[in-house]
Amino acid sequence: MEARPAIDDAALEREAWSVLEANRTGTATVPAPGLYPHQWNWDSTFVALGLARRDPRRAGEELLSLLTGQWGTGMVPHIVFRPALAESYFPGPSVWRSAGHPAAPSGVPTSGLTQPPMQALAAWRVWRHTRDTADREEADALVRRLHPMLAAQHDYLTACRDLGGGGLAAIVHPWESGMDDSPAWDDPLEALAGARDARPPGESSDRHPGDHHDRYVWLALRYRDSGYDGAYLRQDHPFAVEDPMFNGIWLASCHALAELAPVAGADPRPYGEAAERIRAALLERLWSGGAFQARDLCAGRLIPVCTVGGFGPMLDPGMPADRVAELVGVLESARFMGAAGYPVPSCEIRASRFDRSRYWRGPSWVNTNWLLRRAAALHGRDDLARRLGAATLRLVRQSGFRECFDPFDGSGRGGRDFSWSAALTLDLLA
Ligand code: 2M8
Repeated sequence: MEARPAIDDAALEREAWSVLEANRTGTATVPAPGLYPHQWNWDSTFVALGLARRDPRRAGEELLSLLTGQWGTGMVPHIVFRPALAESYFPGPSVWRSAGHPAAPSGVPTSGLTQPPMQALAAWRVWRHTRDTADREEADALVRRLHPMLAAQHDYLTACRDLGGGGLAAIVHPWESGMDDSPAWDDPLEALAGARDARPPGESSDRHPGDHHDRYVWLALRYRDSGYDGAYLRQDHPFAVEDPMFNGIWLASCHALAELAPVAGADPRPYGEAAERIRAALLERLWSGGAFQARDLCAGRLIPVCTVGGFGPMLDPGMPADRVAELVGVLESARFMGAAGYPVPSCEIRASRFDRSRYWRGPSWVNTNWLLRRAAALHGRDDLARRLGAATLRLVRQSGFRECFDPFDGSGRGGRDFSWSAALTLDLLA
């Protein structure tokens, strides 16, 4: 195991800033040099969340820069490409072919999928901290710019992604969850009839060995070839899943939009009502056996795997206390935190598909720890929030700003100098 010498808070903070400086390209921050050289949706938003207290102006610019990729439909894409490095990541702009699509922004190549809609939550945080540390007018002006874009994003989810008709948004590709290779997506991926090898010659499987990468690409191409069509998603697309993390984040963002609406001169009520609807739908459609599970709309059933995504609905301050208590029980049990030296594993440890070393199949992540810490604090679980914060700092002190970490020994996995690990550490140290 690779451990580094003890590092004090001041040195950790300096390192975090230098990672963020190195990964900055204009007003955008890319997730990690080399590996992910473009602007990713939730990565960029975690950077904004992490910097909201430390550098709210940069955090606001980060959000605005991500939203230059927003489509006319309101969809905020999961990747905004930096054209200079266009094909250095697969699948790049030549695969997504956003250029020429009538709804895509002109001159900004993007993917055609989205990621968890965390932007309103980040905008709210940036607004609050800009008001605290800088000019109040600057804070309100930022909200006036962001609000219409965020409202359009939420309208898109309501109008185009409620594929199950029950009030939740469906993801139409594992990449949209942000938890690409989560064991929760194994069965829906295995069920894809006709998926074939879509990997281009020379593209190795080093990044995620033995995974479903071919199916990911096949699925993305099907959606692209429909012209990113909403009717196709409803009628023919073979992957549609209601994910508790995606919807828990959406719900939290609805609360944020309700608070921001008056600043932008908009009516807050529709967002409060949307939050109520999403909460009711989460409880009705995804709650099972004391936890939230994802629902496979194509198979018409819940996916019986408990992952860190199942705690997403705790981001809702209105989640009933008895459900929160049950969720915290699962989180603290040997299924998650109780048996992990370095929580929180991305999949429950006892699951047959748990794998301590593979991305979203077991390792612990700074971003999900940060979200769960926030959720715990929202529900007055201060001791849990403190433990989650301390465990996350222990990971980065020991192994650096890695992409993810072994939940048993804390060793680093995946990319190095990872932006959200650095930015959220700055927030935890503040
Ligand atoms: C991973 O996802 C990308 C595809 O979007 C990939 O595997 O190439 C995920 O960890 C995702 O959550 C993250 O946003 C992205 C960039 O860090 O990498």
